[in-house]
Amino acid sequence: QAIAVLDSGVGGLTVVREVMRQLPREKILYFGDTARTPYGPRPAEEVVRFTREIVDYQIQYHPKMIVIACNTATAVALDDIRSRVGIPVVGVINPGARAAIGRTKTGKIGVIGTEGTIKSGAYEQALRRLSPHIEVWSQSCPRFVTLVEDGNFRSAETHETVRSSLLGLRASPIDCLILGCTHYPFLSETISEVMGPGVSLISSAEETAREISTILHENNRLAGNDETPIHQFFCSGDSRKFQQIAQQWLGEQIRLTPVVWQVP
Ligand code: DGN
Repeated sequence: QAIAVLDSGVGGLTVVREVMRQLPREKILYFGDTARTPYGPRPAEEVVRFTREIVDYQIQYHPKMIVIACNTATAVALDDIRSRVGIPVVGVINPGARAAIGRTKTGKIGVIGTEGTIKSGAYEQALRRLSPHIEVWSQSCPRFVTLVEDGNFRSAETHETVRSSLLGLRASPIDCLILGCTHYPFLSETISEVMGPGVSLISSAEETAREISTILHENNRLAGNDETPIHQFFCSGDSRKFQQIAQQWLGEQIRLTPVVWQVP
């Protein structure tokens, strides 16, 4: 049985790469809703509906776990999905918050994400639950997801967009910055150049993969040593672009099935 991973597009591949590294025997069933990306500016109810539709699609393949590898969807739909399916559901916000608390020395943490994620306040809540006196600086970066979906990782336009979006955070006293959108690790070299060496970047991918491993271990559901997984990828939009970005990021050929949504 596979681990089902979903995102609005290619962002969740940052989590997939880490799952492949930590759990090379696990089979992955990935869904990127590239026809309806970005989710960031959409109303919460719409993101919940889209997430349900993807999960309903993935459930047909009888996965053993669902990973919502999208912060925007985790922020608004995690509890809803947990109440609807009878298998473990993992989001990316708690793992990201845990990683940041483990890394910060000053207790001053920055968070960047989509408008939806930042507006939800989900990171502040998760961080304060773990460490009540933490100070948080948040900034939405609405243009980053489109740059990533276009495969535009290292251009002058990307550098300028990142620089101008992060001016406020550069002037803040943070010592680590949570990449609170799974698309952002694609831009981490540029973000790191802009923020400078004093700020460490936190991606939730590593910690999320660790949580997946722990849950599978506790439920005695880790894949056996003799299994060689054949991963399956689905995307609802431009499949050539998705395939190109996925293969570049994962460093291997992927098996991709285009999905035509019956829904608007
Ligand atoms: N990867 C999604 C996230 O982590 O929030 C991006 C959502 C979007 O489509 N804007």
